[in-house]
Amino acid sequence: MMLMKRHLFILLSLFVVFACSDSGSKSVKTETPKQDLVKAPAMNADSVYHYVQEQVDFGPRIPNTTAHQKAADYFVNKFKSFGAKVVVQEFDDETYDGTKVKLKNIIASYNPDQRKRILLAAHWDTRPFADKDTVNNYAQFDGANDGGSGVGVLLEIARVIGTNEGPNVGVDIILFDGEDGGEHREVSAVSYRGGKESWWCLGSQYWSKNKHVSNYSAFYGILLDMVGAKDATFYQEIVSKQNAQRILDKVWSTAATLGHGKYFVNKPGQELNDDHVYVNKHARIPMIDIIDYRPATTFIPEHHTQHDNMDAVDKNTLKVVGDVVLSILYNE
Ligand code: AHN
Ligand code: ZN
Repeated sequence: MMLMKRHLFILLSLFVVFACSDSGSKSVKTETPKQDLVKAPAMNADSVYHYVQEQVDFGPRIPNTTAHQKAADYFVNKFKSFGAKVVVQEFDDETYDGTKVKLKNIIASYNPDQRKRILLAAHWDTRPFADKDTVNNYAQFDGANDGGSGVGVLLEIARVIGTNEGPNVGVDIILFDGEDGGEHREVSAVSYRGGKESWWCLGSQYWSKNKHVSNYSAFYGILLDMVGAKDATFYQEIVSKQNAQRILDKVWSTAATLGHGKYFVNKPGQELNDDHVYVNKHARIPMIDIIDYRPATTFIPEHHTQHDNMDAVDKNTLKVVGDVVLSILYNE
């Protein structure tokens, strides 16, 4: 009798267990393997959008202009107010048409004594002409997405790190200057001078060969470029794949776990000449480029046109990108 009861009990228990696990599996979506992530403090969508607006309000941040100078001061003050140690790397350079430019890379550091460091970057300058604009291809433009969005996300990340308990890793944020001054599309190739490999990416070419701290290195780097469009799609850029597939995997799977797989498309994109190329090649830090890539047109429709203004920026996309990067930092 006792034995019977026990068997019945085990049978009933098994039934309960199976019944529960069955109903459980039905209510949980299992398309993406879930990683266990430490919860990171969150981006504020209005705050990050505001940081893009403030840049645009200075006017186009074209080297040798007052807007460029004012924006540089603004970034330094902002980072300092968020508790970062700030270094400004000033240097003289030259663009494809022989214009002498005074450029500034702005570097903000958290946890400077930590050996394990993550490098985040974006370019802060604005292209001096909208050479893909169909109305006036020498017009100036706001650069809200191209330049403004990446910097806005990095300022908000600095605010979050500086006003919460920071991550365990050290974080360096570099705003590269002179990324977007490459030759006008109607100008034929001009041979490079002064040891340059491209008329694009002047700030990253300089920094990668003249780091702000001698023997500086980082575990890896993440570059943000054009991360503000409403329907942004981030494909895995080819130079990033060649140098840092491991980092791409980490970032894209974190994005999927956080529910942002619609933005972070798990497919290869195109090879792009951007600041990460020089960081990989000369600084020898594996760096990925999170950049909005469109298979049909390469870049967003507003790219290098007068339409790259605040209407081309969506605060939710800015927040998505920032939250993914914050999750990466807080899980190191
Ligand atoms: C190319 O046009 C191949 N690279 C430019 C990358 C870029 C321009 N990012 C922002 N503006
Ligand atoms: Zn550009």
